[in-house]
This record gives sequence, C-alpha cells and structure tokens, in this order.
Amino acid sequence: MKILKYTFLFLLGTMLSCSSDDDTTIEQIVTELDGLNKVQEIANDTHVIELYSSTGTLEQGFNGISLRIKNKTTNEYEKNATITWTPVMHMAMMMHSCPKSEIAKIASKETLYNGYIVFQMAQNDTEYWDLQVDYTIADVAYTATAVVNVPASAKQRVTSFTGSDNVRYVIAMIEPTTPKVATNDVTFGLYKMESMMSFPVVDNFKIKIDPRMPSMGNHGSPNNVDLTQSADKLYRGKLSLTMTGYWKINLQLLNNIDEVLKGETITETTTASSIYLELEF
Ligand SMILES: [Cu+2]
Repeated sequence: MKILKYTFLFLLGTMLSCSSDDDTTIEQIVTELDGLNKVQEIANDTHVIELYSSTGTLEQGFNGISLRIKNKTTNEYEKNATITWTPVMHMAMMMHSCPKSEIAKIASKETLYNGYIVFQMAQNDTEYWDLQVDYTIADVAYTATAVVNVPASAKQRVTSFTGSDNVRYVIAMIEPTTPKVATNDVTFGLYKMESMMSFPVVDNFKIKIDPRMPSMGNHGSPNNVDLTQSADKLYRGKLSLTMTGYWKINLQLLNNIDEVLKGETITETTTASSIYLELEF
C-alpha cells in the first residue's frame, strides 16, 4: 500500500509540475510552514488569522510568533498586509500589555509575517491574555481579537522588577533554546514599562550573569560574558554551562553609567540574586 501511495504522489507531482508553468508552487506549499505548528486562529467577518510558533503553543516568557491572514471569500492568503498587534492581560484590578516587536513579512516566505511577544505574566483561573491584530490591506483597515492561552513556563524565562531608579523592567531569555554543555550564545530582551500599554526596549544597559548550580554547592562556571546590546537591540553574551541539570542564572542590571539598578553579586553568604532566570537540560 505504501508503495502505491508514493507512486500516486509521484505521478500527481509529475502531472502538476508538467501542467503548470509556475514550477515553484508545490515547493512553496511544503516549505512555507517549515518548522512551524499552528497555535490557533483569530477570525473576523472577512479573514482568518492563523498564529504559528515552533512548538504550536505560547507560554509565559519570550514567544517567537508567525502569522498569516486568509481571506474568507477567496481562500487565498494575503501577501501585502500591514500588521500591528496588541496583547492585553485582563487582570482583576487592571489591564496591561507587554513587550512586543513589530510584525514584518519574512523575506523568504510568500504569506508569513513574524515578530515576538514577551508575556511577562502567566494566565490563571480568572486573569487572561487576549491578542488584538490590526491590519490594513489595500488601504482598508481590519481588526480581530481573541483570547490566547499563556500558561506558566516550567522554568523562569522572564523576570519583571523595579530598579533603584524606580523604573519597572522586564528581562526575557530568548536564547539558548537548546542549551548545551558548552559556552552557549545567550540572548536576552530588556524592556521598561513606560506605561501600562508601552514596553519599549532599553538601550545601552548591561546585564551581568552568574550561572550557578544550587544543588551542587552553588558552583559556577568559567568564561561567561556579560550581555551588551547588539545592533538589533537585543542583548547578547556567552553563557557557560559545564554540565547538564538545573542552572539558576543570577542577574544584575546595570544602567549606561554602570550603576547597579537591581541584583546582587553572588558570595558565600549571598547565594542568589534577587533577579534571575532558570534553565534545566
Ligand atoms: Cu498581568
């Protein structure tokens, strides 16, 4: 049966490629969603917006998100949309947003747009996130909103805190996504809460890291490199992990004149910083 199936697919492929002068069509359908899994759909009267991530889920912390917009009338995916998005957490006493990127077309793709959202809090029984997507196609504006599922992450991938300058900050881990026993490239996003709805990137700060294994005498690792801002606005450094297991990445946030705004140096008596992220692998 398998052989028959593959023979059929082969014949179908041959027929399609012979009958079509657009020889990239089949390939595009296959590669367009490479490595992506659908999270959910957000619909309005005219379109269905499909959300994708590598895992097919969202969670507390940094989330790379791809989306495409299907026209309900033509069943075609829109290729020339201008898109913005607004995540909002509906809490008992207030509403607030979170750090997010702009949304841009992926250069190598026909219909996919992408960006990221940093959910600094998880949903609970009574408090939830929704995502509003506003977009313009051929000068006509549309909007669609739906509740999105943002469960707590197993390990702490994001931390929010108030600095000694009285500003509220968010630090989110972006890389490593698959940590190794090695000196890993490490990428964090650093944002400040300007208002309940605005969380811009913070420029020219420094994030010091001190990874430790609390279960093994709180030992550290050599050759870590503190994170500084790259041209793409994210913060990058080197994270040394000398063995597998649970690591607490103790943090210190320094401003542009090297003043520590939050976090402590690890010593014999101070075994953890008040701000940290976690990894287990
Ligand atoms: Cu909240």
